[in-house]
Amino acid sequence: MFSLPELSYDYGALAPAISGEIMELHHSKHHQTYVDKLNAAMEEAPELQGRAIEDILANLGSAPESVQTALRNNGGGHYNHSLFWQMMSPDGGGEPSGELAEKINERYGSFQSFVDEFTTQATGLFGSGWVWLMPNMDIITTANQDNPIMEGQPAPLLGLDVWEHAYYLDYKNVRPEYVKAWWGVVNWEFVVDRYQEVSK
Ligand code: MN3
Repeated sequence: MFSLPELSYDYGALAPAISGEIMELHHSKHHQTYVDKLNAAMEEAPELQGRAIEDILANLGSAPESVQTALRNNGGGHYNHSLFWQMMSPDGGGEPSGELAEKINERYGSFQSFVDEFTTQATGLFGSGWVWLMPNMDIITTANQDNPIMEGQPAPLLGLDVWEHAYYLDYKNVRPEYVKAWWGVVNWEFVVDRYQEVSK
């Protein structure tokens, strides 16, 4: 059975970029619902019991057809949000260090150009979905709760939730303001660690 991971910071700790009201709703209601529905789907597919969520999502095609959509949406929701909480920190913001910083500069020319490109994709993504920085420095988007690992790609380094539930209470329909504020809470230490893991 999957469970809701605890945050390493208080709900209000990312304010004013993201209010405590949003964080509490997003974590204790939205993410909890993904976990509950994922567990309900798992009950219908006992052969998947004990497998890691990454493994289930990377092999959706081999899951029973009757639960594939539920696993995709709710397993994806659980996996994406579990990462997302760690990709932010009250001590976040600034820029990455080391080899990741070099790779970003190599690809985008500067950190600011990378931020601009990521922001353009985040604000341009129609409907609900996510924007990701991949280990090869590509910036890609996925719809709904999809994650690149569902398409046989590696796990992303950094991701941004651009569903309205992630920002509407604070920013109403103005997604660009949410994205702009979010850069101030990005946990680059965590992202750099992920990069070092995959580039070993
Ligand atoms: Mn969300």
